[in-house]
Amino acid sequence: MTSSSRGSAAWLPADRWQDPERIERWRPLLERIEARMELRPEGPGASALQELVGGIKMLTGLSPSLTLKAGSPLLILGSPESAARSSGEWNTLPLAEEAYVLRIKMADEDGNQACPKAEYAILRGGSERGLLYGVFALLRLMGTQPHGPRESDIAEAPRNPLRMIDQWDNMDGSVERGYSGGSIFYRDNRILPESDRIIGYARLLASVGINAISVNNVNVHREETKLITSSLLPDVKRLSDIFGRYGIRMFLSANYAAPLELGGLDTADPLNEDVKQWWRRKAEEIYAAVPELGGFVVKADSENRPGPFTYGRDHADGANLLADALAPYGGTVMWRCFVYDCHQDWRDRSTDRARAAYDHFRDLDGRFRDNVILQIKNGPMDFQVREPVSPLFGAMPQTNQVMEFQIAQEYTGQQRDVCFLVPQWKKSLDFDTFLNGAGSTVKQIAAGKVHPFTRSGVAAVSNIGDDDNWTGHHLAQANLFGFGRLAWNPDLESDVIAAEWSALTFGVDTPAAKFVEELLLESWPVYESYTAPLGVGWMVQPHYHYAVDVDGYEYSKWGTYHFADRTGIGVDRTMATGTGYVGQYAAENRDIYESPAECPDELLLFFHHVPYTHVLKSGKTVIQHIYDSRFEGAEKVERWIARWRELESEADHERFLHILRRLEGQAENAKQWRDVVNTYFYRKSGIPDERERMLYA
Ligand code: GCV
Repeated sequence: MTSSSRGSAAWLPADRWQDPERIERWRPLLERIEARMELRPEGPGASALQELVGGIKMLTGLSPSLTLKAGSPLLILGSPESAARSSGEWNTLPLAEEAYVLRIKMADEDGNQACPKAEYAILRGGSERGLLYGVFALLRLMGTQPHGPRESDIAEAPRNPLRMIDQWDNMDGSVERGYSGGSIFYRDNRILPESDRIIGYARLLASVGINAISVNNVNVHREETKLITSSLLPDVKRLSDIFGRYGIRMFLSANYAAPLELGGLDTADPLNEDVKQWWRRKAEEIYAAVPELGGFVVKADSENRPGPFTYGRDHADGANLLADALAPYGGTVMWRCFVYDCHQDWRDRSTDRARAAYDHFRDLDGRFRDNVILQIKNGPMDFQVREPVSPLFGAMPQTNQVMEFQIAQEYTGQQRDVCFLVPQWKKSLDFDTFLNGAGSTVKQIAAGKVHPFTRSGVAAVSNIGDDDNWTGHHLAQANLFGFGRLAWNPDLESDVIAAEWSALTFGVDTPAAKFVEELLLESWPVYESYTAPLGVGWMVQPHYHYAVDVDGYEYSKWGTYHFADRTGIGVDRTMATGTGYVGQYAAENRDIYESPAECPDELLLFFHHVPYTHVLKSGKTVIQHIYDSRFEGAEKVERWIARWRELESEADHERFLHILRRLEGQAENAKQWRDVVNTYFYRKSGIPDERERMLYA
């Protein structure tokens, strides 16, 4: 196997175990499989069997014999006679549809502790999908337990009902904010035929428990608008069937103005009877062709996309129009709340982009249909390296919600710099909104445990493309893996996820895996430390969003400012003297954010305009923090490079070189950020670095 194809296998089984003892320990589970299910060739149960048998073969070279019997989804690995002795309760426990239970029983007769062997394993799924998740969990155990199986009873069910991935792929083959090549789904305005890439992607997603995908960009242009027309629906169905085999429900992003662009109407007014009828007929046509379609994702009145505002209507009117059309078929409308004025006048200090989603949506609570889900970005701005949690999340108790993250590293290094985002996402998920008393954390709200949501969960913008290793930077695979693992169980710790991915990708307990795990865990703070400081965000080259440009957006229409002057920096969003954004939070958070003394350092400049001499909780002044952290960030990347060079013989050459080159590029980027940001603030403030390091006055 070449190392490049190793990249395309990602974290799925790809490398044969070299240690014969390891095979011996697992062997009893790997030679005989009895499967019970009503096998449908195109169902997730068939995929489960295929993954299990294929995975075993790939890791060990063994080809298990397979017996198939009718029954509810169940697999017995090893001796069915022994498994028959397994205690009753475990075998009959009622399971939710996506849940699985896995019992691994060790042989106890030989007492050979040095080489303990398994006797049998039983895997039950609440459905074929549950079984598929259980198979991937078992393969993960095999990949991460080098000393053989341990006796265990594992019962798992996903915490979030919806665990969704959003592709920002365009039909011309490009990917908006794509940093890993072109689309795997489209080229030249056509849907590509079934391919190993598309199947491979479905496998990767299912292996971490993703159960929904939207396959086109939320910016729906002319060609993508046609995805819901008779000429393309057969291809849409084909794509949907591929994901269906892996238990993943497919969605389409829809153009709100489709009645105008496709239907020849002269309006898309959500209250107009012709428009309603047009969508009803359209839904009938779509669901006749793709009965299992999950529904639509909609970006309306956002960044120049059409929406209900054009007709003087609000977003409940807009979303309900589509929801009513999809309801007879069980379809859902994922309505995005990324609605703000992108034609703002920078001279206008009273308009605050951060307020926008809450101001547009909060008062609509209770007006959305039951099959609408509001999709809310994790922060109030736009996927910056550090933002507070969106105050809208959880603030509409009668409206279904999902939180939207971005796996694509648009503002976090664009898959050229390493930035493992799991710790950032956990910070959001663990945030207590206090919106229904203490404990109203984002993860509880997303799981539907705080408000009576009928649909909820998490969604994220994908980071994959047609690059051989899927994600551009090899290490960016860890973000896709990590999102799925967190979506399944938001309580998983970042280090557990980093360790799992590193072991599955670089081998268990290898020096490369250990270093990669460490690097991943350090990478978000390091990326933050050399880019925009203390939560202020942006400072990037407009539109492109990778390289430093401190004033890139400062005098622009996008509403993204830092307001640095000769005495201080930051955005005053307080209720007392600022934009009042702070007032959108529950009192417990509001009071903390309102006070510069209590506000966490990392968000200080998001909420406050302070002098450069303001002393942080860390004891440093703001200006000294800016200098120190930018120097430390850039130095840290240099240290990573030195450490990685020492591991040359520990990783395959291609991946070694690929990671080395990316780290070298990151070091350049970090140096440029360091020098530009430090020089900028030195020139603005005139305050020298206490440690007299090089600034370019
Ligand atoms: C798909 C940001 C990105 C846009 C993206 C938008 C969104 O503004 O820069 O490329 O558009 O978010 O989430 O809709």
